[in-house]
Amino acid sequence: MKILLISVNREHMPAPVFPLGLAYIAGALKKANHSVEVIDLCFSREGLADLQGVLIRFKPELIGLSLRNLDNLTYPASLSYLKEVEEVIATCRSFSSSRLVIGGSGFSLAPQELLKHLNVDFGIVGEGEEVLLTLIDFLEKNLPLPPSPHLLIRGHPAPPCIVGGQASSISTPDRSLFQTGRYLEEGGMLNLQTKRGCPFSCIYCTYPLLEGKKIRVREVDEVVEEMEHLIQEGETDYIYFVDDIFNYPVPFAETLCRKMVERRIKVTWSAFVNPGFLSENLLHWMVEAGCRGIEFGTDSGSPKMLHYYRKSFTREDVIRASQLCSIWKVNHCHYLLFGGPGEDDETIEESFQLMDQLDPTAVIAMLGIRIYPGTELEKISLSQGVIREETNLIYPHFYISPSLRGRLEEVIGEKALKRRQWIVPGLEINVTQNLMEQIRKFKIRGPLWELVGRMKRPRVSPLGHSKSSIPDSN
Ligand code: B12
Ligand code: SF4
Repeated sequence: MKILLISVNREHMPAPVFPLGLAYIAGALKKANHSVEVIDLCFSREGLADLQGVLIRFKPELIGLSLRNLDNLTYPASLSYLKEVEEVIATCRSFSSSRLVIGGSGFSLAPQELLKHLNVDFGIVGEGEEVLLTLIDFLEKNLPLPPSPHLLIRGHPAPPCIVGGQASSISTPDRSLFQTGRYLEEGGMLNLQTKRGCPFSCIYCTYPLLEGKKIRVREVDEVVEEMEHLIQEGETDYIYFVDDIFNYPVPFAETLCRKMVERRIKVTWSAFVNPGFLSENLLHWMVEAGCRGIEFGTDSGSPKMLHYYRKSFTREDVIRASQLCSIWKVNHCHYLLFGGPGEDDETIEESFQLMDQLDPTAVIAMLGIRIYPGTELEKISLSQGVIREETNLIYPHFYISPSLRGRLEEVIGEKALKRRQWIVPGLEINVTQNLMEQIRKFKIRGPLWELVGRMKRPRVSPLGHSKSSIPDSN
């Protein structure tokens, strides 16, 4: 079948991100001998006009849309991407009679609501490699589609239980139809996945919903081969591991790093790391294997908040892991959340004090917590009247603890502006799209938070405002 794949993501903050999920889909389709073309709207200047041209020339028999992000997750400068998605779909409808199937993490977070909202024929929930092939098979044979918990069909009742599909094995994505060079140049990195899944249960988090709670690892040799290929063909020298947690399970992470050392993989990299599972031995192997940046999903410096968020680590783990990075001179940043259930002035102060004590390369602070369907935070938000049963979570709604509503921005802004290495995207403290793009012109690799600590003083909207934000709910 002739299939056109569209990556609708045009976000360039904090960097343009290579559409890895769609590359997995392209790989599965090509392996099954389908004729595949890709249009990636990320760098397209005339997005809809370019799309129109491809639709007229290629005449696809099926269009697959990848919806990675619903919104920018940034309170109060919240930005929903759904309008852009609607425009892309309208263009497809105007210039093609082909059927439309949608997938991706953004779609999988609220599939029923999105199928209702978007003018598409099918929605695939979770990992699409195998479910999409089955769908195509039935379409080609013109057979009635069997019920599946991973497939939503316009005009049909939703499956009684909707769960994300999981590929039977995680293979290697096919990047040959994408502009990898452009992502490397303008985003400073390419990305790679070594496993899927997270067994933990942090109250707000969607990752276990998207990838499942059981960890599924790839063959280490295959991962290293993919790296070698990326270095040779994609001329990459920087990789971001997109795994939910790079350092868990610990033995897998260590085996991978040892293999990278053994095979002399010449690449620097960064990843999400859980402070609870970072031993000195593992950090040693990570550094030997080229690790240059660590992003800790720390969330809070308050033991009470870590407990409320149901984190898998303690404040002491955070101190130990951060100090290890300082000793080993590895750039590291802590992601913090402010305003979750139970947060008050005291717990906020605890987070600031801990960061002052640890003095990491950077701190990235997010205000409010985005409420997603199926999370514990959704239940809490419903019980506290923050949202109602009918609230449509395809649009961003944020939980802010009652004692901080109306003043969280002020409290965090004032404290963050006294500290050099704090980045607060929602308040444009030490970050704007313009600043990021200017820095990238110097061909800097890796995440840009690594540079923020070198700023002389913290600033609001460095180099001017980012694109205007829109109201955070509809
Ligand atoms: C790693 C990561 C990052 C890294 C990316 C680094 C890099 N260079 O790649 C960083 C930290 C930079 C980042 C930034 C952001 N991220 Co992010 N990120 C992730 C994470 C953990 C993994 C994404 C990934 O690569 N997965 C691996 C691929 C293989 O999986 P996949 O894309 O889901 O694809 C599979 C399926 O979805 C499906 N599929 C995909 N496309 C299609 C198409 C069709 C037709 C079909 C049938 C199926 C299908 O099949 C694929 C293969 O199995 C996810 C959470 C998660 N666990 O998924 C969040 C996630 C994607 N991010 C999210 C967001 C919001 C952002 C930011 C906007 C946050 C911010 N303000 O900075 C930015 C946007 C960046 C950008 N330019 O787009 C959200 C998106 C949902 C939402 N709320 O809108 C997620 C889901 C996290 C969350 N909160 O739930 N991110
Ligand atoms: S925050 Fe991290 S550890 Fe917690 S559930 Fe999400 S991915 Fe897992």
